Amino acid sequence: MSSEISIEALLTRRKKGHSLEAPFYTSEEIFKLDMEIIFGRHWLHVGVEPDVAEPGDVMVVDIGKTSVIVMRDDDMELRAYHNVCRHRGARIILQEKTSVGNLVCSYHQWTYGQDGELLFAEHMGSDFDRKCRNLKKVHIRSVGGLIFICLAEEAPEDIDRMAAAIEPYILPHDLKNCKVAKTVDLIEKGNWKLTMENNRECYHCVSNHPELTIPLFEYGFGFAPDGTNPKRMEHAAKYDALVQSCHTSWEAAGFPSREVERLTDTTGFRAERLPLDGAGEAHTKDTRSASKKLLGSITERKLGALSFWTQPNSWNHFMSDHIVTFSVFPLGPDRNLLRTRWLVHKDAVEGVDYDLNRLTEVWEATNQQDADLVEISHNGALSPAYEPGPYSPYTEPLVEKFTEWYVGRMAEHLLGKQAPVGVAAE
Ligand code: 3BY
Ligand code: FES
Ligand code: FE
Repeated sequence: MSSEISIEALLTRRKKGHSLEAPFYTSEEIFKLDMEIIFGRHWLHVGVEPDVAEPGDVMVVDIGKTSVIVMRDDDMELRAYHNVCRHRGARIILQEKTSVGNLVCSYHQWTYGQDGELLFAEHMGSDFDRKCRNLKKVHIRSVGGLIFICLAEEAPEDIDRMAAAIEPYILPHDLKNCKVAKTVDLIEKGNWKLTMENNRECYHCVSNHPELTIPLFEYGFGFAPDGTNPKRMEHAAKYDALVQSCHTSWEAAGFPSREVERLTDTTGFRAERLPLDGAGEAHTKDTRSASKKLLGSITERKLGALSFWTQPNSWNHFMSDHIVTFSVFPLGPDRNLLRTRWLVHKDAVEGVDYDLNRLTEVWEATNQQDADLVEISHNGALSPAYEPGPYSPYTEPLVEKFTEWYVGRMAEHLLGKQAPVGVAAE
């Protein structure tokens, strides 16, 4: 960040309805604050319950320099601990996924139970108080089978509100009885906020996503009709009528579908079930289901896709036959990791009920296309010629909601609760 201008000043003068000033995407200093404030104090989407399906299953999640052990204990409860030994600090679990009885540090064999209690530490003498050396806990919460963690001492309480609003949408897809068919990690060469901004609009979809736009209608994802263009108004009205009639029949069949939007809450989120084009079944190249076995007790293939977006780092698509989840993990101001998981019914057999390539090909292609877009926007933001540009009020209102949330969360922590942030664009 140029030394003359503080982040406080940048937050205060943020022009509403516009992309952020360059240092928000490029500065090391702001990246550190992002990790401390956004990723250190909010609920983060890190995985799904089927990642740790069995007792003793462990998954390690790295959030910047913080490594977290997410595990399922023998009572089937989810637990999370800092992956730091209470002896001399070594990482305890070194693999990304494993299965354990107790948690044993390989350095000097300090051994912790599944409840984090230090059970065994040799040669520490009779004065040694084991009780003060238990693993440090991390908040963990499942929302309909999606795993969220929070690194703060006190986690935002409004996750309860999110869970109450969203579980009726998600539960019919029975995520807990799915299996992860594939996980793909993709490194994106751009700031994590550019990845999130890109996800919150489909302005770029028609010209950049030939595969995704087979099942996707142009007007989904918060796309409002452009009031200056009569043709657009006509198309949008037709699409809107389709959405209304789908919502009515899906809701009558027990599938909550109408938009719920709380993107500027501390634990911000949005969900809506939208119809898909063609056969209307799934995000596949022929728009038909990718897996023969439908999820939960679903019998209707043509359920469109329920999308669930969370601040700061996820989006998820639930269809009748499979689920795709996306978590973003920042790695540096100019790099982030996008982790995508495809889930199918736990009894679905690869090669019989589903073909892995058919299941994943649309989003594998789309993710790479998005990664390329993130890279070109990051490179643009590095240029001295870059200045914040206007978001479209028709196609990018959800991008503004993301940016507004980010600026608001940063300002609350840096400037105090009531600080006004952002100025109206002239
Ligand atoms: O995955 C999503 O949420 C969609 C598809 C592409 C852009 N985004 C709005
Ligand atoms: Fe873990 Fe010594 S650092 S046992
Ligand atoms: Fe995209």
